[in-house]
Amino acid sequence: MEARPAVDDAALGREALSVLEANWTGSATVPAPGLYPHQWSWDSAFVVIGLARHHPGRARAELLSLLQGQWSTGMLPHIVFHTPEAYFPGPAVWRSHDHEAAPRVLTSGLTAPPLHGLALQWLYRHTGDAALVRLAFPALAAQHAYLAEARDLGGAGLAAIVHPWESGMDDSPAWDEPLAALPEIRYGYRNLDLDERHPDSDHDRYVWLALRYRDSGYRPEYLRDEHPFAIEDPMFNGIWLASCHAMTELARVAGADPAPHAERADRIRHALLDRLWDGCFYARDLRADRLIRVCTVGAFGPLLDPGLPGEQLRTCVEILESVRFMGATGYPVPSCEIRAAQFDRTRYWRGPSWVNTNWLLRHAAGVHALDALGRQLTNGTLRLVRQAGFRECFDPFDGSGRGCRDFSWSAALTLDLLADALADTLEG
Ligand code: 9WN
Repeated sequence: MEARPAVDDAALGREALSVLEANWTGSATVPAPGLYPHQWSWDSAFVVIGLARHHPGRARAELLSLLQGQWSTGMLPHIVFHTPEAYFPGPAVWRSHDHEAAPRVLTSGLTAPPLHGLALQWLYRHTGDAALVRLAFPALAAQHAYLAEARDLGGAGLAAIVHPWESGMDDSPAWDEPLAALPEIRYGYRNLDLDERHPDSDHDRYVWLALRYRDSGYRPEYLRDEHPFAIEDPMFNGIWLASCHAMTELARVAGADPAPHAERADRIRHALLDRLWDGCFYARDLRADRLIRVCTVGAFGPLLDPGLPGEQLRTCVEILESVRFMGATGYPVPSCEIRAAQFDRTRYWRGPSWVNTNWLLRHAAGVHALDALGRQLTNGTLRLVRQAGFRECFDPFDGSGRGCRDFSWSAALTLDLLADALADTLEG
């Protein structure tokens, strides 16, 4: 583990704010300088959440700048390119400017976990900024309508991801089978030193999938009838469900009808239970028409739902706390169950612990009043960043940092967790 002085809460909070200040470009927060020099969709939502109580003006600007990238179809892209900084795959690959539904700012053609409803609700709770809710609500309602109309490829109410990048958990072992079913591709494109990430063959398949979708003109009919990668993921849909609940609450502030959002939440819950539950939530491969039976941190996405039935709630928490996940590692929460053959503590989304998924599970614990679990997640995550810094991810056994440094969501969510830990101390 790298040596790092233990810092007190106030100093840690100041460090987190200074990372976010350094990663602010003037129009958006980049996930990390150099490696990710643009605005990523769910990263931005986490930044909004982290800044909500400390720097609400910046949080507001972050959300609004992301929304500039929204397509007229409602699709909120996974990357918005506000600057000409080099990145692969960049605007020349996505060619959003050739598409009539795309905005003026350049973007990718894929989407990302729809956390933004929850982020707006978070910001509203901490600021009472009703004007912002009135401004952003229609855009987020359009995002949800896009998912319901263009991405319900299984026809049961869940949104399908059509690329591993859309999950935000790119290298999850859950995508191994569907990726292996694709043709062998050899482009040899390299962007980064990807040693601890994707094998070349996977990266080439990522690019191939993106190009196929682009060359279809980003058509929903192509996704429905031809695209070879279509997965119903429990984390993506658990996040969507949480945002539907948030939209139900925010509708009242925005002067909109809450009913469609509440109905959508119910539909997603039923579909999660009907289609993805088999003693654990698994992703469903729509092309092979089967569950992908590897239990990853994505399995816990449905815990974000306050309406999750007792049986599933108890079983998920049991698995999470067992030696398959947190019960065996010193730190929360490995991204894949440790007994799986695919588990690898060093490889991106295949074992390491991430601050964002820890935060989501911490939030879920709060939703279900699981106070001890919540404290464990908060304290374990704070221990990671205190010891190793705001790294991209962490070894779940010894807590050492992996991936890039000064990573925005690690800093932003630390701010939120610190406030949480302080509230616990005051109550306790
Ligand atoms: C591809 C920016 C993004 C995160 C994802 C993470 C990683 C990119 C990559 O970085 O994805 O979009 O190069 O692997 O997996 O969750 O949004 O931080």
